[in-house]
Amino acid sequence: MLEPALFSHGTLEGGQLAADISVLEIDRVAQNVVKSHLETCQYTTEELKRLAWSLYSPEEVRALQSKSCEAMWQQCSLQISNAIQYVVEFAKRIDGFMELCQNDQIILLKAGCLEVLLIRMIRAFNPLNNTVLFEGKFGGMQMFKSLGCDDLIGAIFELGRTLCRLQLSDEELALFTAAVLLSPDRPWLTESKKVQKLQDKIYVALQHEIQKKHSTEDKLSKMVSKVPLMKTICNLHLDKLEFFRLLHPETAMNFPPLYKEVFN
Ligand code: CLR
Repeated sequence: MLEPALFSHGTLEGGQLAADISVLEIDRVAQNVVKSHLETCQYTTEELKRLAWSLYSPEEVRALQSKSCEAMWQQCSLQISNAIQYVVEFAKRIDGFMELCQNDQIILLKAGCLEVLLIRMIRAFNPLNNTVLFEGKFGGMQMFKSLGCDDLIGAIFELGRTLCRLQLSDEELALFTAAVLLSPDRPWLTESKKVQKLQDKIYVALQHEIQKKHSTEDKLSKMVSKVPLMKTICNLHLDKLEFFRLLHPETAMNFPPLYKEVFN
């Protein structure tokens, strides 16, 4: 026998999202997130197009490779720290983020900012020659050799290639990074329901954005299916950092404050 209340709830659930969120609201969410992304993406698309031509010369790559592990970690942590500042600014401009309690804001940023950076990386990643932007020029994964983290770097470049294949527009990228940032399943969140509601809206907006280009394949699920790989990379990064800290505590102490704060 069917329990009436349960049944009606059950039938509602499938259409719940679409029913609760009006087209107007979806547009407002999309506009806010895309604007926030464009204002905080660190490099414009034009800048990146121009920069794609400036590649590190073999000598420059050799110079990077012969740096000490400590010096290279220092340089990378500085670049990452700079990029994180833009992600923090992005988060702050997303409607609803600043209305979360400060505790949750910090949890979301600490847990999500590297994932956001990894998605943002595709703008600064050239899949044609497997290069990424590092300190103003493009170079391959060999340039990070002295870090002694070939597995981590390999995974990051692999993710770059995989994500590039999805050919995300800036709008899709903006909404995807916002959705990843507003993940309600991060441990220790106090108001995860509130976060869930924000994320739901962003995913509806993202689905809507994808449909505009009337693509038949399920792009959204392809995008979401890359999230576990990003989590793996984040954990690998934390492992490497922990190991580095054991070997070179004094260098790690001098890492940029923001990098230390996020990955402490
Ligand atoms: C990501 C997109 C940002 C700009 C930016 C800044 C720093 C870059 C990062 C991007 C991509 C990944 C990157 C990083 C500096 C070092 C790091 C190239 C382009 C590489 C993969 C090395 C990681 C080293 C670990 C030890 C942390 O808008």
